[in-house]
Amino acid sequence: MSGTLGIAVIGTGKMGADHVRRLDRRTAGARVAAVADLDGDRVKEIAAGLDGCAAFTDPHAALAAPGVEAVLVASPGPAHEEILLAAIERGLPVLCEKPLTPEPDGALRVMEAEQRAGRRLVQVGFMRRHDAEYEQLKALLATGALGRPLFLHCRHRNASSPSFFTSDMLISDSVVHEVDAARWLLDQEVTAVTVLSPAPSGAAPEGLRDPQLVLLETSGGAIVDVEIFVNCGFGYQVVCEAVGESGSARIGDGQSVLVQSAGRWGGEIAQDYTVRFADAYDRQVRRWVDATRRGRVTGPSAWDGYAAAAVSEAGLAARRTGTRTPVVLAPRPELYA
Ligand code: ISE
Repeated sequence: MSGTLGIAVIGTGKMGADHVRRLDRRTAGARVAAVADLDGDRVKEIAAGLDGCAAFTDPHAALAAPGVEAVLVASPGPAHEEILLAAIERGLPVLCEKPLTPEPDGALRVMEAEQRAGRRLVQVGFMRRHDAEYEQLKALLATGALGRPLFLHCRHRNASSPSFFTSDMLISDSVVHEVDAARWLLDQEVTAVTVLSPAPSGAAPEGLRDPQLVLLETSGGAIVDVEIFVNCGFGYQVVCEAVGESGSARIGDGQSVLVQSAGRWGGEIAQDYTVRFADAYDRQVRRWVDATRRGRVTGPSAWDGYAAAAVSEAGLAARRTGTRTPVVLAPRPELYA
């Protein structure tokens, strides 16, 4: 492909607007050709700031707009399936924010559509795979220097949760990142999930089970524990310590500038994911644009999105029933081998 890749951005909420800025200002070889959002005023305002960008309230109209050659989906998870199926039908490559679909059934339908199309078109926005520290940890584990991995100890904290956040979303929208990171870092599937929750934090909105402790068992015999705490109050923290038979490694301590003043020492804590993972998002989008222009799909696939959704489903059942719940995975289709 020559020239710039014309992209339709579907959903211009917090993440969609961030991606529009990234495509417009920090991504060579790409341009935002169309934007769609249910909020007509917002989408018009965003399009007005971009050269040659059309605004729509109907996402299907955005896919059909002149100059659209690829799609970035950043609408809420439950809206993903419909637009993914439409994009696949049109043969358009897609970068879809996580979760691919909140439930595994929807992800299976996306995989079926790709198989009918005879090729992969969808990449899932698991941006941690593009974070420099995660990449280093993955490379270190691959050398075998830490021995066989025994544990991943993960902490995932948000300063506060949005008003629409539910107890299920702590698993399906937040821990889904650790699920993907664990599958990718260890190169293993998650086989069972157990969820424990303490009495909710007083800072959590009424009725929200926050925090939760999610335990994942993997096919290679490792255990992953994830503290998810989305109203921790003090900032955004994502920490992962891998413990192997002969060593451990930890990422996410966020070593910022060390300030010593007035008898104290300290540094800053990022306040949200658009800051902590800004470089990872940039790299993810740049790599997706480059690969798409070469006619390739290189990032996490619909299979990865499906596997993560299957683990979320088991996690939700585990929390409701208070029991260890096995993960049910369909056979992996040839296309994703
Ligand atoms: C949000 O959607 C994200 O993807 C963030 O990375 C995560 O920390 C947050 O909990 C999610 O709601």
